[in-house]
Amino acid sequence: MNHKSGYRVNPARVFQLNSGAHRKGPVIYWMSRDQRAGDNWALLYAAQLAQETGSLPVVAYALTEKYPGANARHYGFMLRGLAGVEKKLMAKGIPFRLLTGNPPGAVARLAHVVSASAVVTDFDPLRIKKEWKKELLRQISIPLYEVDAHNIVPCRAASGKQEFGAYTLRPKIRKLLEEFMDEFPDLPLFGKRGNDNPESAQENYGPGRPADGKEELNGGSRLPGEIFIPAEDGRSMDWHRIIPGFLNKTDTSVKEIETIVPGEDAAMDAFGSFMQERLPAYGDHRNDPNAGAVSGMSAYLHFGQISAQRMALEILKNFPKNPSGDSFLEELIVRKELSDNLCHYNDHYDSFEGFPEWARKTLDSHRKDEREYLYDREQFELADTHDPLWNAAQAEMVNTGKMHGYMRMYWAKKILEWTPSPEEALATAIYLNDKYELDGRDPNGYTGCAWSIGGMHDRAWGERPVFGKIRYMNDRGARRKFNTDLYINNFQL
Ligand code: FAD
Ligand code: FO1
Repeated sequence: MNHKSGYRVNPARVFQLNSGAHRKGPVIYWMSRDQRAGDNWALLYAAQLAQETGSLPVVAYALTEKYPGANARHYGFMLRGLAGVEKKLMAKGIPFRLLTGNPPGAVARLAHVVSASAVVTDFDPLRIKKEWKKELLRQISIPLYEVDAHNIVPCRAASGKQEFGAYTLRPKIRKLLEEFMDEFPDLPLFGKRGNDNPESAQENYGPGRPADGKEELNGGSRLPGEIFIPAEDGRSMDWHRIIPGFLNKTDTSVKEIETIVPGEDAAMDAFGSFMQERLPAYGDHRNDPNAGAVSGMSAYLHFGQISAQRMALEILKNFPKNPSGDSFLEELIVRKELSDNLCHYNDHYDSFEGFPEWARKTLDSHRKDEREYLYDREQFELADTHDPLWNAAQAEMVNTGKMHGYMRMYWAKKILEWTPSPEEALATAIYLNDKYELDGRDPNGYTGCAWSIGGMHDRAWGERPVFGKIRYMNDRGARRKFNTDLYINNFQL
């Protein structure tokens, strides 16, 4: 190993999930939510631990074809991004392992095979990820550290409870922002020459290499239940074969999106273009779906191909005290981190039971109201409603993988209006959102649906049929804000 780089990840970002004792050996970073080599506090922490014990970090991604709601559109974007991650890690002399099978089982197995000293993983408030971590804890006795590499102010540090809304979380975040908005150190180089040395990844197993010389990781033999897809002798994996092979096992009826280029480098390029060309219009025009004033960064953020903290640092550097910059930071930090707060502290973030009490009460008292239109899930999916504006929004999402933020609110509220019950409305909105949005399956999505249908983080408004006191939206309001005919013309299924 090269040099000690001397950085120290803020311990308030780190949460140890068990009481396992640290020993010598490779440190596994179980990458999941934060799929990038740069600006990643979880990876930096794994590298820091490895340096402290004179060992190596090993990055593992546990790929499951059963991720809820995911299909070829999402896996294609994710895997193409991961191919770039492997390349960047190789340049740092850090091995990358793609594991398949049941994720916690596969990670436990890897930990055993390389005699790992610890596992570091990234923070994620979603239920499935919490379950995976619990399952891993049952299978390992080494320490498992969770590092919040997604939020600027770590979710647990920002607040210890579910917040009522942006107005209660905002001051808590502001107080801590300076402490956590630090510059990222460079990821240290492991091995003498990084990827100049084709053998480096293998050599570097050094201390962690199992005494019995098991070759699963580099030799590619199959293990019962889990298959390791190995990099051979320090060379890159054959992604051209792996990606189509994997995609064929998924639902390919939802097509990949070619207009959003996946990966860390593409994410930084996209963000650079946004700052140069569109950020100045963000403050005034972000609610106009025709204006092209929004960043389009949500898919990159969802898959962790870019760090929100890097984006915020760039905005502060390039647009200090700028109203558009401030308005963008409000969405990127307060709104986004509020979503993590909800999902982390409310187990029912994706169901009617999770709505605030006043919202459940008002929706309950309007259950029997007559609905002027009623559609089932298939009619919604086929954009087959009486409302051309709604149909255009659905078409935008299906065709482009991304519906504009203003239309997402309108779209979800109309599903509530035209569905027999709020439970069914929420389930339909989540189903469609997760199936077609590239950024779906995200805390922001569950929170956005709960805001639109269940008054989450909102207040009570004037009472009306079906909605009760939940905020209402209609096409007249949309027409006042932007040219709805132009939008309707742009998107059709
Ligand atoms: P920009 O306006 O450029 O904002 C920059 C970033 O700030 C976004 O990428 C996002 O990370 C964050 N952000 C912006 N608006 C919000 C918001 N209202 N809440 C939380 N964070 C926000 N967002 C998702 O990432 N995934 C989803 O699945 C998702 N589903 C939604 C469903 C509904 C019904 C609603 C009302 C909102 C949903 N949102 C979702 C939130 C928001 O609409 C999107 O984040 C935004 O439209 C993404 O486009 P952008 O990157 O161009 O946003
Ligand atoms: N996380 C994983 O660790 N393994 C996966 O195979 C995986 C698939 C996947 C597919 C679509 C998608 O939107 C997310 C997926 N994730 C996967 C999780 C993702 O990294 C995020 O952590 C959460 O969806 C958002 O917090």
